[in-house]
Amino acid sequence: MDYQHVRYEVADGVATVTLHRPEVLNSFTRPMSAELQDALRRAAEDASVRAVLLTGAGRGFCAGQDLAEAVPPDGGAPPPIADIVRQTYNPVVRALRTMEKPVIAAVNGVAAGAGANLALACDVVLAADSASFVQAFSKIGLVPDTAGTFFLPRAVGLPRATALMLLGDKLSAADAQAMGMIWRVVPAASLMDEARALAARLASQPTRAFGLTKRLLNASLGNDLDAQLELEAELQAEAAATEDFREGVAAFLGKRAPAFVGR
Ligand code: T3D
Repeated sequence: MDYQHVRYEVADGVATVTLHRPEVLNSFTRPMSAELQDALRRAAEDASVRAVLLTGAGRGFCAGQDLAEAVPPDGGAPPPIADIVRQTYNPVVRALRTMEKPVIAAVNGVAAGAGANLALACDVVLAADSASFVQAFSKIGLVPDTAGTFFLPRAVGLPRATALMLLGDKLSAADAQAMGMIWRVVPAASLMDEARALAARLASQPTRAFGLTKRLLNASLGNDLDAQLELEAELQAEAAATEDFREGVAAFLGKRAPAFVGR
């Protein structure tokens, strides 16, 4: 698939996916989502890719649904919104959560509506100090989607998630970090260097164990303790069968740095 609305580059084990509709703050259209879904599929299937970096072009990360697509300005019939949500957002969230590799969001500017929740579905979120997060849905009479009602209360607690979603106020990156919504805020000028360094670091680590860790964390959101303990036992057996486990132990005992291969 040729991409017009995203950029996809692979270098040194890291796939960088850049949302690329900067004139409208990378807001989502169905074609952009289709390209993003394809890019995430490529990254998942490419064994040479061991970490994914998601960011936005220009001054925004992603402003959520392109409202001109949702409500055509020419008065034409809008597409059914449930279909937009099912086809544009839900598959992206599933792709991010089932990707058995770390996904880093580098939030370079405003992340609004589905764009804010897209970031929250990633594994590690770095944000520029100039970035902000807005649960913009209530401002236009919609409910939060893109799994925001799933991840945000779990990240910051129900009271804060409720207030953020009802008020729709812009949250600074610093406040988002203080609330535990994101991993770290960094100076805007160094965001991409820091994000690339983090992605490179994660790409050099035991990828299979990371994938299994994601599977465990996903399951923990719905499992009871007994089910989770059993799943840990099962997936630990899978991790222990990897080359990287043998290498990690050999390196420790040999008092040297491990050279993980991601298998
Ligand atoms: O189908 C469905 O609707 C269901 C799915 C829903 C999922 C959702 O995401 S609903 C929420 C949709 N998003 C929003 O409501 C956010 C709308 N945007 C804003 O509130 C503001 O743009 C921001 C707070 C994000 C940023 O404000 P600011 O002042 O930094 O930038 P701006 O001037 O408003 O925007 C710059 C340009 O991007 C501007 O175009 P122009 O005037 O330069 O030609 C603006 O119209 C455009 N833009 C920004 N957001 C969107 C957009 N165009 C289309 N859709 C957008 N979401």
